[in-house]
Amino acid sequence: MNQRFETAKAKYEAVGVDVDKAMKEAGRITLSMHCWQGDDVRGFDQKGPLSGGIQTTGNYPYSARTPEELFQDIEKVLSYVPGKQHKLNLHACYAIFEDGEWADRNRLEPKHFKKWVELAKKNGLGLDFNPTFFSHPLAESATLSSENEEVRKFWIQHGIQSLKISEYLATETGVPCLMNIWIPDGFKDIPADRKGPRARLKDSLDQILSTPYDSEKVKVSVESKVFGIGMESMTVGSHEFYMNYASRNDIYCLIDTGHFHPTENVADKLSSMLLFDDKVALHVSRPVRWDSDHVVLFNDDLRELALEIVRNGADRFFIGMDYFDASINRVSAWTNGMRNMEKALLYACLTPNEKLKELQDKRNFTELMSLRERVKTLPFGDIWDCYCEKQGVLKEDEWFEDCRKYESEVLSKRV
Ligand code: RNT
Ligand code: ZN
Repeated sequence: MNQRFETAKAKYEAVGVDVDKAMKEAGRITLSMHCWQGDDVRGFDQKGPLSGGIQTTGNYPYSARTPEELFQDIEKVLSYVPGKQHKLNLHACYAIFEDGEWADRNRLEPKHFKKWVELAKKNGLGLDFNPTFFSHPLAESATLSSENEEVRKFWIQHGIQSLKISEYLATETGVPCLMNIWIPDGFKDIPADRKGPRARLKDSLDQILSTPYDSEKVKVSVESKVFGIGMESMTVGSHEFYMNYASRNDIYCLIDTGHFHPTENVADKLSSMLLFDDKVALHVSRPVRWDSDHVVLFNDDLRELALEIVRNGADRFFIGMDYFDASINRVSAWTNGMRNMEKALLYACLTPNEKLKELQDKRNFTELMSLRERVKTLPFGDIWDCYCEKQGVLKEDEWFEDCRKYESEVLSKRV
């Protein structure tokens, strides 16, 4: 290993990359791991199907059914992920009720997330939060944009309760909590009134955010989308809507990499946004023809995204993961996505970004192309293995065997 690492390091140094510095830089980047890959976005507060125009497909067995099982899987996944300062991203539907108690979404309280706080403290994690505006009888037609005032009120109250919960999570962990708002509202067929629903969404957000909360502890973001299943003709919370709403209300815009037209380059959006805001929030996903939430792979799109993160300064991003696959072992799906994000970030830190920029500024596109292509064949895998070792996690050819063992010794006993 050492020999391989030294040889690889020399090759990177030959193109002007400081490998030790790159590994340190990558190791400081925080990822927010979504809690919903482990149980197909089901949560614990209701038994109905997943709704809101998103879908988890596949029937692989051994999905986590209880908070205990989900916690166990989360700890397993985290044991495979390099980096020491990650966060866990919760959804309101993951409230944990004790002693036969149950509370509807408009009555959720900080105490329903106490167990999550304990898990976070035990593992040195920060916590992020998402109100859940789907998988609920009152979310069948619309939520914050609803024409039914009773329904709209219910969801506004859910947003307000979520702010309180987010503040509690930040206070307990000592780490600011990102509270992200995504709603599924939209229309299957051509709407006759586009302005009405959007005006109601705007008013609902105004009402939620006029509730006093500590903006040092809670950072609020809004997530747009191009379309959802069953809502192909119009999405109320569009990109234009939220970009404007966020900038006028001093909150953050969240860019989900699956929420744009497949030919759009999501990485290209970030630098523009950062010229007008101090941070951008991300949901890293992998769309296949639509917002399918496939497991994040170490592919060109992800590398380009990571390069933009590193070049603009990783501290200017909230990096959240968002994928859910029920067709393969969920612990391995979760792990692959997380490790791939880590890989892409390390890869970006190992890129001679200054040199490439210099070549662009000199308009020396001949050398720029050649250097970029040369970097692609550098022995990245040897550095990645060493990085994993330094971070105390299993290497690329080790973790999957351990994961297989976890399936036979733990997961398969769940039936
Ligand atoms: C849906 C959004 C949203 C969800 C999660 C579960 O299209 O991406 O972020 O995936 O909140
Ligand atoms: Zn998302």
